[in-house]
Amino acid sequence: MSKSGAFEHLRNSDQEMYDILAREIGREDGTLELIASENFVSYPVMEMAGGVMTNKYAEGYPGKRYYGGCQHVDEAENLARDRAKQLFGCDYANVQPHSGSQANMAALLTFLEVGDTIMGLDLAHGGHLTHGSPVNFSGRLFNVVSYQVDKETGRTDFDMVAKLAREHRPKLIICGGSAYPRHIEFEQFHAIAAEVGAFLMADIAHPAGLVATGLHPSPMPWCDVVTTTTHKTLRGPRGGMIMMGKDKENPWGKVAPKSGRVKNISELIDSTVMPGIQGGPLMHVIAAKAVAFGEALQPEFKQYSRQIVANAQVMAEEFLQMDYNLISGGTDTHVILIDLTNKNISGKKAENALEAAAITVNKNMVPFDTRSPFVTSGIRVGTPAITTRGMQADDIRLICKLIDRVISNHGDEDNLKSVKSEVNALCQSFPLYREMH
Ligand code: DSN
Repeated sequence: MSKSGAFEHLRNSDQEMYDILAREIGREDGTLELIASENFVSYPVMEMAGGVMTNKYAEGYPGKRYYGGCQHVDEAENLARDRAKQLFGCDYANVQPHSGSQANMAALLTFLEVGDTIMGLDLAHGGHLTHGSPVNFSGRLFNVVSYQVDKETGRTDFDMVAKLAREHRPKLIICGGSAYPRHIEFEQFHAIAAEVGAFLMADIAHPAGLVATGLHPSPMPWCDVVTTTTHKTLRGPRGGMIMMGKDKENPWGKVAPKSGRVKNISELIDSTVMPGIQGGPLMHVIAAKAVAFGEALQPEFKQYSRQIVANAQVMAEEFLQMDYNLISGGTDTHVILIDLTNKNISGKKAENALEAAAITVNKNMVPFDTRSPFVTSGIRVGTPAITTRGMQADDIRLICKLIDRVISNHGDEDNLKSVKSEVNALCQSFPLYREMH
């Protein structure tokens, strides 16, 4: 491993694991990472996530823990919460969810009873697994009514959302998706939720970094609760978070046991996270979230976020010029969803061929897809990770041409090899983690 200096202790104690790590470092360094939900954290974030706070049990919340010795992890969690609130302009943040799924589980179990009706974007139309998929807890615990995107525009079908909401009177509507290239239309969702008396939850896992920097509308004025992951456009460690723009007294009359005071919704969310669905928080990850939020508060992060979107727009134009069919005709964000039907290749074959050429994407269902989720008709492409490496418009154009060379001639091994060597050369010009040398 060339970047081995940082891991000499591991190498001395566990050669087998060291070799696996070395291969992963080589893969990340030498391939083009275009999975829209992935990114590369900064070295300080990685140092914090690999640091001593992994040793600490801290069930509870700052100032109210079930364990001694929590003074410094309390400082770390308070810093993470304060920075999150500043970043997103909100009253409340819970930084303990281990993942986006657990953030969503805690939010749903706070606002709903098992068996209640929810609405979410169909997974096959760009939704998230935890928004009501039948194979997920959300689909098993709740009665799910899924809405879709419009076939022509590829954007949320608000006639359908309104019709389904009036018919099924959901207790909660979820907006946001994992393969939705356009801005999430919080205000339009709010109007429908208000009309039918539903709570509105936004899952901003994908555009969180763009929301934090004002490049995507904020859900805070429109939504009762907002969930996110911290590792996509936000560029933090892998994890989740729950926020509320304005905290409120809970409408279900749940009271604090001793005082009889009506609890705020934030208190109920806190107790749904711990002890409801999690035990000890990952304090090393919470501390790394604080570091990432501190980075996201700097002016450079806004510049970085602008570049993510600019790169995605160059990519969209380039693909359109090469006759690729982009769902919704382009992007407002970091995500591009490509329907490959006119290129006569499935998403699965495209993903595999691109991987052989050192380009990482994921196969993805496209709206109204006739293929299964294991095959799919499309791929999803995103720009956060390559933007972190410093790539800009000319590099993006080259990447699009390389992708097209793979897709157009995916069965030709020599072609894949030749693209791979160009990809490796491009990656070498934008090395990752210089700090490791
Ligand atoms: N699994 C994540 C993604 O790739 O978008 C979130 O759903």
